[in-house]
Amino acid sequence: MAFLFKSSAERGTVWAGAFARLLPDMPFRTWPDVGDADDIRYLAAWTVTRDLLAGLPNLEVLFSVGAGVDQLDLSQVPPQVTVVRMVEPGLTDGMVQYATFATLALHREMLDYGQAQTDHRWAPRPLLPAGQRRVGVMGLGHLGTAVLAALRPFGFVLRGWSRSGGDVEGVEIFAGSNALPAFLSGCDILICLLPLTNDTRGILCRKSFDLLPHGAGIINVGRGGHLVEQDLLDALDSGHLSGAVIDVLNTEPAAADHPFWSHPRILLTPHVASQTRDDSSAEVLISNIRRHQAGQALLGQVDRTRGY
Ligand code: NDP
Ligand code: OXD
Repeated sequence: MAFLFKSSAERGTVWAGAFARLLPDMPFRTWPDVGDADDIRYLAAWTVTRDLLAGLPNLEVLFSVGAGVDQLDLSQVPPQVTVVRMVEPGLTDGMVQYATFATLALHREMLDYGQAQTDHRWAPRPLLPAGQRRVGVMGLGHLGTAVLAALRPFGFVLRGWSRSGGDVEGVEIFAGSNALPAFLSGCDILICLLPLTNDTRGILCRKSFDLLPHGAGIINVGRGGHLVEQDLLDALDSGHLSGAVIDVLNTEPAAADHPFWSHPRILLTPHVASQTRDDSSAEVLISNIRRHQAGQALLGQVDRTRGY
């Protein structure tokens, strides 16, 4: 029984050390040095090919090294293979930091101050209390709920939307597609933290933007496929939306002539809202392997019919 690693060399060094310490009986192999492929029961990767999977006849668990699994073509993964996404504290911390920063940047109108600085204009604006700003999070999973918990102490009015709803302290919850218009109509700042699936692709579109209050801002830290980029440009240019913080794009990296680079109402970052942290992710992964060997449910196990 062996583990196959297919990700960055730096992460490989940290993970190999963690395996040697915490799971010394499990051989740690680094792709493309697969060794005897029949031994491989566990694979961790960002993406896989049909050929790679076909060469691992005894694979039992495929771990995504990221929180999302949309980059994996699940139709190519044999049905008996369990698919697991990354749920680990480093990834959550990073997302909480970024979403808090982006929310505060929009709340405190930093796009305007950035422009004023470029123009050498000393242009103070009235400060709106946080209690008069409504912040909504789409996706109430590991990351969405952690972001809401971090935003709460600022005093924002919080709301959240997901497929099944649930309870999040201090947050007004909306569940299912029928509740989406009511949710959106009360979001001055909208944060997308959904997984990318057939149901969520293109959800940040003209129709959704029209439901947001005039002057709302959006933050997309989900996936580029959630956003219809031209619809965002149109909503910003018409003045209906006031600004956007965008971390993910349909095509990454962005082309040199992508309109978001130079748009004055968009703050663009290169898919860095969060990153899997090498040390904490190794511990989570090893615990998951132990759980699998004990026949227990895995943290972050993907429901392949839902796609997340
Ligand atoms: P989870 O699986 O824990 O949570 C997903 C949430 O989305 C759940 O609340 C789920 O609802 C909800 N959801 C899924 N489909 C729908 C739908 N059709 N309608 C309404 N709600 C839906 O995911 P995480 O919180 O761990 O991660 C979320 C995403 O964040 C990742 O998939 C990834 O795309 C993105 N991400 C981006 C990063 C970046 O650097 N930009 C870094 C890490 C993650 P329910 O609870 O009812 O199932
Ligand atoms: C992830 C990401 O899904 O980095 O982990 O976006």
